[in-house]
Amino acid sequence: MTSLVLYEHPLSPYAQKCKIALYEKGVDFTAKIPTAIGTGQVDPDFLAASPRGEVPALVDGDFPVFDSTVILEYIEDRFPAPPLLPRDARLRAKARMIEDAMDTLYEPINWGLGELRWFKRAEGERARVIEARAAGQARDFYAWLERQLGDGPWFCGDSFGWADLSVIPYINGSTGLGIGPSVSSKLGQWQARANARLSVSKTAAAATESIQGMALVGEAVKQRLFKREYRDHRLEWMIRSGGLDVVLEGLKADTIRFSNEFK
Ligand SMILES: N[C@@H](CCC(=O)N[C@@H](CS)C(=O)NCC(=O)O)C(=O)O
Repeated sequence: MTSLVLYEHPLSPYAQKCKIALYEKGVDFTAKIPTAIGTGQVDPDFLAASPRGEVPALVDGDFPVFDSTVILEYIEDRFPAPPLLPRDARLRAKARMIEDAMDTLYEPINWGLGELRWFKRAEGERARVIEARAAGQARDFYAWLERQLGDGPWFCGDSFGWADLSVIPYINGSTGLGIGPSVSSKLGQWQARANARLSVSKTAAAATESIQGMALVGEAVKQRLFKREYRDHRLEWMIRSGGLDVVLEGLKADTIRFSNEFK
């Protein structure tokens, strides 16, 4: 008997990876959205499981696991059937490389567009410059992803697995933001195949539903109720994609935070 709690947010691609894996394996879990996520002042129970104050975090009984990659590894070890990582050493490495590229290089493209459109970090010409960079970066990434797909139905063999579940949250996110791949492209066709799986469609439907709530967050940033985490690849992306002013203004207004002090 397991008692699994997944701290998540439906829009977090990192959390979506873990939900898809749990659904694929038919493992029961309780999903919880931490109180005040995104404000920089999350609840203590959640912080105990995730000292970085980030979703996802998985709590298996009394054992907490944070970071989506570590959580995926844990899910695979703890619930081996059906396997999501291929057997072959090269394909395993390929799946992990694709996951890493999506998590660290692709993710900030969608995240940055969210900072502009939902959190209203820039408007007018300033926003257009950053948006154009994001759209171009996504297009280039799609060419790389299509090379990874080759002629196969899935990224690493004949069945849906680790690499696919690590890519689909991001590509669906980009489609929602209007910069997704064309439906007739190789990647667009893969996207349709992935979205036909129940594990993915349930996860994507929850994300779409939670977008409604984002209409109000721009105002919340102005009132300093949100303190968004700009760290690692996100901070770098905003600066290298034309948003140095966004970072400086957010720091001045105290609506941006970096990593938590680790306690
Ligand atoms: N490397 C981490 C990244 C997790 C992450 O960045 N989560 C974001 C949501 S997508 C978060 O919880 N941010 C906290 C905040 O904005 O306060 C992982 O793979 O789990």
